Amino acid sequence: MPIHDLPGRTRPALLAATLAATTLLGVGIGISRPDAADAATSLKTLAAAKGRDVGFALAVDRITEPAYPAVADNEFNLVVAENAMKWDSVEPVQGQFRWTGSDVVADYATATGKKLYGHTLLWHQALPGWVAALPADQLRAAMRHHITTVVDKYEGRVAAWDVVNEAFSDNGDGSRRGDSVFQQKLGDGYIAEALTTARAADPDVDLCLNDYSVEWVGAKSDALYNLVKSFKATGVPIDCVGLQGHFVLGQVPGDLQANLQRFADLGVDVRITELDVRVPVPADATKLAQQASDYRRVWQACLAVTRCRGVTTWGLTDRYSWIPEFFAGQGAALMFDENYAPKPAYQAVAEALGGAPTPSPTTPTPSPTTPAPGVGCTVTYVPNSWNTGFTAEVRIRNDGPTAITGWSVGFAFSTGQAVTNGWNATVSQAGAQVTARNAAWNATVPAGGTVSFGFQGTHGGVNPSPAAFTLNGSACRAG
Ligand code: 9MR
Repeated sequence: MPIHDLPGRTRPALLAATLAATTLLGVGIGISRPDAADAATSLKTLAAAKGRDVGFALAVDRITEPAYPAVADNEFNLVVAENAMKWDSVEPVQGQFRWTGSDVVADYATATGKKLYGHTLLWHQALPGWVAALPADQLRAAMRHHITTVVDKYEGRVAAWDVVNEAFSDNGDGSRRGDSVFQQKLGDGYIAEALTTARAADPDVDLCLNDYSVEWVGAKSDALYNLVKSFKATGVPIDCVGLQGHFVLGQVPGDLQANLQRFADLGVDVRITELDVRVPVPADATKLAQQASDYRRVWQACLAVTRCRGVTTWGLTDRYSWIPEFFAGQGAALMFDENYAPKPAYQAVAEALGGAPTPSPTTPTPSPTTPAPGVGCTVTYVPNSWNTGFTAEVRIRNDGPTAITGWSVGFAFSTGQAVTNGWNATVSQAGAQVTARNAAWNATVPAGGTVSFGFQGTHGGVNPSPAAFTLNGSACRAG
């Protein structure tokens, strides 16, 4: 992941996420919804009226949580895979392509009528070890094969591909990234070669370069600008530039619009591809007001540039975002809070788009994984996966005030996993839905007590954990 080495930007660090803890407790930030008397118009309706895309990055393993598609379906008209179309997801083993996760995203786009954005064909991260181990000639062949296969697979469905992601150095000086195996072994020419390969695979798809810390005019964005300019001059196919937009609270660059415009003036489309505005947690009303202003400014900048196609946020809800995991003490970066309630940033974007919409009428609150009052349970799910098989250990804690006699645990798989046998419970499956019922000897779980069961299953190459669990029909916390 990129290190945003800029003044005021915090180096990423792994942490026990404060926000994640908040999420597990099902505690929202306490933002009230916009006035229900406002016109019931979603962001996607407003954006479409202006010819723009309002997008979100979809996390495949979250889509089974009912609130997730309920909000996403209604509010967005573009979807991009947060991870499922990266090299390590689609070609983990050389020549063996695995479309399980990427198809979830593509099929979701089709089913909900959203534009599908492709992210990403080449990146120095999310790259399987076998790629880095190849000598130059084989790396070139593998790169071409990967690009051709993935672009072919989604030809006619993906509107635009991030062909190369983050080609320039983290240090912001505009040099090429030294820690990219493509740069190291193939040299500067690999970007043009990648673009040309993608064009040969699909003559109609838009081909983009995407990067971060290029949102303002500076050495890094100058380097990207000059590269695009040279491609335009020499006939290398390039249609679009993505500026990621992972912003620190209050630091949306003042020259964002001017920077977007100068790229557009080269004859390419531009878009903000990964917007989030991270906030020191806990968030409060003051910080969220600043965040709203930041979101508004980003949209205003895009709307002021004719060739700015739209803005995509890097995630959907603060419940699930890469930020707390990578930036210590930061979170709450998106437009919907942990309970999927729209934040002031949502309202600001709606206003920037010319409306004052209510949120999706189907947006549930509280979230379905928030325990019902008086019912308490915590579920810990630990999978152990191999190629296409796995076992999972599930532990349930009765957090309620009284003993439970007789239990049934429910959850759903998201990528076609199938239970083959269970232990310490009778485990059955109907479609994606799994139900585990107590054995005779472990029916009673005292208040504060735990019970465990397990099962074996199969999967198609990806095995995300279920997003939500119920105990006797009531939602549990994830533990
Ligand atoms: O949000 C993504 C996170 O879940 C992944 O672990 C990580 C590595 O694949 O990538 C994150 O997404 C990155 C995106 O693909 C490129 N720009 C930066 C994003 C945040 O690191």
